[in-house]
Amino acid sequence: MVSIMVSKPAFAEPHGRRPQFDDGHTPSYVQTIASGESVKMNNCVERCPENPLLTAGRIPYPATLIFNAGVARFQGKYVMVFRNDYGDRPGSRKIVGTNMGVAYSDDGIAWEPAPQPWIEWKSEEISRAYDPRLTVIDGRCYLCFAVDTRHGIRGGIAVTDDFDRWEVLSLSAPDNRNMVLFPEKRDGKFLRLERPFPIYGRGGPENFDLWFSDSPDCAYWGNTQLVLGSEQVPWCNAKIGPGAPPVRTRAGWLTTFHAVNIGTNEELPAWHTGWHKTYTIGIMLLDIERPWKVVGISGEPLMTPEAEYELNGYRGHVLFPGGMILEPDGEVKIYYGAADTVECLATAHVDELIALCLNGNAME
Ligand code: BMA
Repeated sequence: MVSIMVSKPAFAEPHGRRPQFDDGHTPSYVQTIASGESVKMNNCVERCPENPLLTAGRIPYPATLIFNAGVARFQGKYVMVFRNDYGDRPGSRKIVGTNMGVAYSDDGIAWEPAPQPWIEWKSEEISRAYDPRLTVIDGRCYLCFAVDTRHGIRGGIAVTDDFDRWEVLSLSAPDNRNMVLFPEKRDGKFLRLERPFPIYGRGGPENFDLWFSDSPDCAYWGNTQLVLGSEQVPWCNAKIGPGAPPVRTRAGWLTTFHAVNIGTNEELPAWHTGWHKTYTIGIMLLDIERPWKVVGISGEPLMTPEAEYELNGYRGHVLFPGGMILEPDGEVKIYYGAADTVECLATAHVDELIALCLNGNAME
């Protein structure tokens, strides 16, 4: 595979940010990026030739943007819950609502959408639920999603056994979203990653970070700990957030995150004006016993928008990871929304992803 060279000016200056870790250690990648040399992208990730895997044209009900899906293996199949922003008629660019739909697959590549949308949550208080992530724990499928309300954005957690009935277990205080659950409990507690929006006291308009908390029952959450500050990700100058639910590996919990860089100059392609944000995918390893501790992190984005379906769409230059599956042969399937328009898949070998996270970037 050809390695991709991305020159530094592709991203805005990281605002003089320097990663600061507890032990004062400066990872080697910081020097590379700060030196202004071109940054060599990793080349261990391969985009699926069938991309985009799921698009609005495949959906048997009104659909315009199919993206930001959660994916899990459940009851012998792959199951996907995707976000659907739909228009006033099929394919229309005038978005009038959001729901979440389900699709099934035998191989994780060819998907069959269910005939009807699954969840559309609307009330006087709630305008929509979206950006689902799926985690199977003890044989039940948990669903995390963002909930837009009149009083702020809340992180919701629900559980289902059949992708028909669903029971809400908790809704966070606003503003919070991008929650993901770990696939195992620790000391009897559910574990989650999340991304609150601290607009006061954090500095900067969108310096949002990635946090951890745990819960005995999936309703009451505590033991809140900072996992990764956005300033520790040198290729972005704004917010980060959890991607797909972590998977257990021999080296730690492997997990993706999204990282946002706000450009100051040219507008990026979009269906609306004023779009300046690039969303890349990062990858890191968290300690198995203390999942709020970063064991290693790739010094470069795992993926940046490059393919046509990632560069152009409702919001171009957006990669938004929401599903990760570790196959028995070591292949890791990474599902991501592209350009807020379609759902895609990339694959890599788990050993290469672990090496990317650990090479020179151990944090302890
Ligand atoms: C984020 C979320 C995502 C979306 C992304 C890019 O803030 O709203 O759903 O994919 O912006 O538009």
